[in-house]
Amino acid sequence: MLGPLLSAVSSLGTIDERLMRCGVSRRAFLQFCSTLMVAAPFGLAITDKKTPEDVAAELGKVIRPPVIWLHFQDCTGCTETLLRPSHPDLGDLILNVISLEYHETLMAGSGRQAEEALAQALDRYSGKYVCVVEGSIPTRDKGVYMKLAGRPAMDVLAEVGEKAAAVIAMGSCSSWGGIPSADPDPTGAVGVSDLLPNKAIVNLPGCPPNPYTLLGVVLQFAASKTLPELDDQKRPKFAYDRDIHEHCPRRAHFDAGRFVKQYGDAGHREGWCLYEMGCKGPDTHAGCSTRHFNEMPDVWPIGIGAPCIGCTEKSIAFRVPMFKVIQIHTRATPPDTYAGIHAPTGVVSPLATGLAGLGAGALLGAGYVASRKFSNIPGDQSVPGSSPDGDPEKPSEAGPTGSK
Ligand code: FSX
Ligand code: SF4
Ligand code: F3S
Repeated sequence: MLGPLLSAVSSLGTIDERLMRCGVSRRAFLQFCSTLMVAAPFGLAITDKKTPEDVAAELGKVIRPPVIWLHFQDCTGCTETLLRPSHPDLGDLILNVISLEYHETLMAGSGRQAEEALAQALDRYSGKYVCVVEGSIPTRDKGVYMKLAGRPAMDVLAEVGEKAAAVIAMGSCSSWGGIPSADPDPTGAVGVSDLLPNKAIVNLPGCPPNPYTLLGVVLQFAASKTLPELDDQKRPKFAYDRDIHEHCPRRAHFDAGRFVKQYGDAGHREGWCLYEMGCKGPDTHAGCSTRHFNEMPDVWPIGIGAPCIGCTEKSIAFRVPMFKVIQIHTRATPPDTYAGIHAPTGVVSPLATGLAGLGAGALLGAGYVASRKFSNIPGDQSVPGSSPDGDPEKPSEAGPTGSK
């Protein structure tokens, strides 16, 4: 039995063979390898190399892993993040380094054709494929709130998950319920590990998570049949071992007591700390502050001027209101020496400021000068970090509550 199964996987060919056949440029592959190295600088054997060329040499020999991707209650943001790199070449490449056998959003077939494709993939790669799950699974009322080909999502997961070599929960929804599980949780939404308690599962929470974290885990598994070291919530340590606040570029402002009070205010325009806008960075484990999205510098929530909502934390995202100021549980004491602050560091983003942002860009220069003038007005509470008695040097009293 094992022989035919092995040959089914082997027939997918190596990554090098596939890229050559599809005409993917070496340059794109090297770029992919360097991005992977940045996303997983340690903790993964495949990226533990000196140069992108070394990573490419190792990865090129790997047989393309068959992947079956299931969609349950989700927004498809996790798929989107995988398909939206900043270079079109990369998107193409990603779909070539893995062998995506079933993916409802991307496949051309539908209805019976899609059902047959799933059955064939399950049969052909049984025990050998990686199952990626996107979205939460409704369990209330025997799972009637979501059916696929007439079967409750729970049953589909039980079958596809059980036959997989490894299961990866992509996104917060499949990791522990995510948005659909927010109060009042009408469908009884749960994550994969609630339904497959005996399976090797890797949780990649995030809404969405960084796609290179997924690719790193899948390729590591394809190369060595090993999974990376996980934390107590089944998250790979290489991607979730630090909190956002530790490496946040706005951290010096936090330490100095300079807080944004309102979107578009002077502090916001200068890239000050978003803690008082509800930033959950001090309690959130993820690599976003150093590993940005879409291979673009500063493309991550805080980078565009929005607070972190703690999307990788089960107890925060979709549980604690987005703009609620949290108690700080981590060690967030000011350091002995402050890192340099390069003002203005923030970019006024329409994403963060809404319509006001459209006009704020044009007013940026004027606003910067105005904020300097405002800061000399005694008792002016509109100035970020200002004290009631108007001393601009004295940090706001509404600073981090509970910091140690
Ligand atoms: Fe949820 Fe994903 Fe957020 Fe959306 O897995 S993690 S809602 S980005 O698409 O499902
Ligand atoms: Fe950055 Fe948020 Fe920490 Fe402020 S509170 S330094 S914005 S992570
Ligand atoms: Fe999520 Fe916060 Fe990163 S909201 S994407 S963990 S900055």
